This record gives sequence, structure tokens and C-alpha cells, in this order.
Amino acid sequence: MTRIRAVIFDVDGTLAETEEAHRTAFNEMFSHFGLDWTWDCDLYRELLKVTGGKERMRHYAERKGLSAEALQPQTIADMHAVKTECYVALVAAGQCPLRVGVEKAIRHASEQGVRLAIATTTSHANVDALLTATLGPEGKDMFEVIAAGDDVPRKKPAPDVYHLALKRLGLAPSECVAIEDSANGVAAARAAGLDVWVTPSVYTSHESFERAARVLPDLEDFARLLAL
Ligand code: XBP
Ligand code: MG
Repeated sequence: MTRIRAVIFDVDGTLAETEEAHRTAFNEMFSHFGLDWTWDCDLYRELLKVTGGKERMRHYAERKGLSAEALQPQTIADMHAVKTECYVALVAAGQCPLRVGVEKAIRHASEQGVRLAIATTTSHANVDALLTATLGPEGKDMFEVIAAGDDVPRKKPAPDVYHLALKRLGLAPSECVAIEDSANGVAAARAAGLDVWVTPSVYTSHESFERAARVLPDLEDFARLLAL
């Protein structure tokens, strides 16, 4: 019998390699607004240090020395809403399959009576699109709690979204484990007192994960580790 009563999954890079779809959506949105901005893979890897799409865009605009009015919160929000539409369309078209072992891990935990939750920086719209596209119409219902970026004042590496997930689960950090892909995600989960299993993703494989309890290539071994 596992001591772990709930598994709290990160989304981007953990459930699926979604960041290429996010990058494509950002570039489609920039083109939609007639901006000559293009985020290539190398630049995006650097920009991913800033969590949150709106915060990432504001950071990039400030780097380009854009004037204050161009950075109005409403402007950024309008741009991000279009980006989300572009991203949801890419996910619905099947661009983001679940990573190796993820579906088996989700279904195994559920069969073992281990509760499932999500703690992510992205939006509910993006989470809903990914879970529906990869797990079907019942995908969302497999997660008892979905805590998303816009539900909390501070995004990862702040612990806010993990605190919210734990509060809604009604569990202590010691009763749960977080599954993450990034150093920002590990920092957030550790700050909330959670043990963390990391499955580094394409955009985070260069990062260091000293504070993680486990660093795994994927979730293929999840069932055995859950039973330890
Ligand atoms: C990763 C993020 C998100 C995505 C883009 O979230 O930092 O900002 O890069 O999504 P996770 P938005 O915590 O799931 O790894 O544009 O919706 O922010
Ligand atoms: Mg992530």
C-alpha cells in the first residue's frame, strides 16, 4: 500500500511535450498582430525561464525596449487570448501526444485509489484542450483538482499553485508527490514541501534538478516507484 495519497502533475513538458506548440502559437499570434517578432527554439528556451505566457511576452517586449503603452496589461491580455486560441487549435489537431508512460501512470494511480491533481502555470483552457485531445471527453474528470496559472497571484517557481492544489485536495505535502519537468517547477513544488519526481523535457534537459527526489527519463517505471 503506498503512502502516497495523491499525485500532482505539472502539464507543459510533463504530461506532453507542449512547448513547441506553445512556441508555434506565439509566432502565429505575433503574425496575426503584424509584429515582426519570431521566437526560434534557442530564444524560446531562454524565454522559458520566465513562466507564464503573458509574463514571457512582457519580458520580451521590455527587452526590445518597447514603450510603456505597448505593454499595457490589456494589450498583452488581448495578444495572449489570440495565442491561446492558436494553441488550443494545435492541441485539438493532435500536435501534443502524451509523453511515454503518462497515460499508463494516470490510469494505474486511479486504479490504485491514488487521487490525481494538476498544478500548472498555463491556463484552464489549455489544460482542458490537452486532456480532451489526449484522454478523450472524460480526460478532465480523471483529475479531482486542476489548479492553473491564473488561479493564483504568483506563478512558478512560487509555490502558490501547489499550495492551492494541496488545499483543494485537503492533503498534507507528505501525503503527495509532484511530477515535474523543469527547475522552476521543482522549485515551486519543493517550496510547497512536496517530494518531486522529474521527467526532464526537450526544453529543460539542460537544467539541474538537485532538489528532486527522482530524475527519470519518463514515467514508464511509475507503477513500481509508486509502490515503494
Ligand atoms: C509552463 C509555462 C506556461 C507555458 C505557456 O507551464 O510556463 O507559461 O509555457 O502557457 P507548466 P501560457 O507549469 O505547465 O510547465 O501561455 O498559457 O502561460
Ligand atoms: Mg512544466
